[in-house]
Amino acid sequence: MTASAIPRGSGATAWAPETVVADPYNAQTPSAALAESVTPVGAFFVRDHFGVPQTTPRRWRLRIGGAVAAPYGIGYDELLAMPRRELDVVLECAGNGRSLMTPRPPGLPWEQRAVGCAHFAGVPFRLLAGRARVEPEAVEFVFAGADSGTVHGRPAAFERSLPLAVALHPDTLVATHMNGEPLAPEHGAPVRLVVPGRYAVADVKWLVGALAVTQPFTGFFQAEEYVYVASRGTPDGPVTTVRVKSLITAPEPDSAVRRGRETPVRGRAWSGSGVPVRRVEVRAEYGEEEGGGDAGWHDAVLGAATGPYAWNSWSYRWTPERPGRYRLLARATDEHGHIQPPRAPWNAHGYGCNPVASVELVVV
Ligand SMILES: Nc1nc2c(c(=O)[nH]1)N[C@H]1C(S)=C(S)[C@@H](COP(=O)(O)O)O[C@H]1N2
Ligand SMILES: [Mo]
Repeated sequence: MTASAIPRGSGATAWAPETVVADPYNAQTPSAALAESVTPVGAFFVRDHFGVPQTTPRRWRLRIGGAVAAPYGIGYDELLAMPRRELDVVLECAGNGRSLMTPRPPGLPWEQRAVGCAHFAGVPFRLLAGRARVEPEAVEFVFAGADSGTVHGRPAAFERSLPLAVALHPDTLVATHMNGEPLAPEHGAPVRLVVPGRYAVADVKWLVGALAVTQPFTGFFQAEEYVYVASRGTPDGPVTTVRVKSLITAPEPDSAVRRGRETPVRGRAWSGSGVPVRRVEVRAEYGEEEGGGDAGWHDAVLGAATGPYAWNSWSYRWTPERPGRYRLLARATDEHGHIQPPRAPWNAHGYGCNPVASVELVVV
């Protein structure tokens, strides 16, 4: 299918995410959809811990409370009437790429496609918090979803906190729309949080609570899951900023390309916290050996991103000279000089996996 034939919005009959676990539903973005700069809703990866709760816009309310002078609740229509902001944002699950780690940590066996980029619209949370008048001793906001289940044999909701400065950043959105349409049930309808530049565990779906707290939150999804443990070079603690990463979207793995013919190599690259990608490099290794053949790194051409939190496309024209097996590698560097490491940076839960991208293929 050509890119122009890909439907936008949620009426995407041509797409279905690839199921990783059926219940609760977890699925990754199909490879072909990564060619689009905005991932169609019908193709967008889904990460659910407890399943989709029953919520409707009519019954929905967000309660803002805790260490605030004026706690209150807001309904959907009132939210829609507030000043809005629109941003293209890459969402990436912190566990994306986990299946590349050895030994493979426990958790969903994501390949590298628990990622997508969507156009979100919503109200900056700071406007809502402003009305509640946050007390000076507040240090974080705890955001709660309407979904719940069992954790360690006890009932638990999905809750995750953000430091005040991140929660009150003008780009942290209480989002109602994704790609121009009201949020789909699996993506948090009617209202979710979107925190650009952070791993998507921060983007609490089916958002119903925002509680200012005076001590750092230590709930299950804050202090037990979605934390780096036993990682090299990174202090243990909650996953935060999305690490610089690239994907190769063409050619496909194990495809055959012709010797002497120009072959387009394409992909996507992104980094966290609104830090732009500065550079993507490509390298072609020949044969079984690592570093075989003309193994230099060559600059790819970077396409423009549609905003500070969107991803870039990139492309490189490769003309293979010899028949045989090749490994194409790609690595991105961001404006802060962060670069993808050669190997998956191991940690006990398998988060932040951003090694150099690679695709093996054969030249005939
Ligand atoms: N309420 C709630 N919010 C949630 C989750 C969840 O299970 N419940 N999963 C989180 C995780 S880990 C990720 S990666 C993103 C996935 O967002 P998506 O399903 O819209 O792609 O939602 C986050 N928000
Ligand atoms: Mo996630």
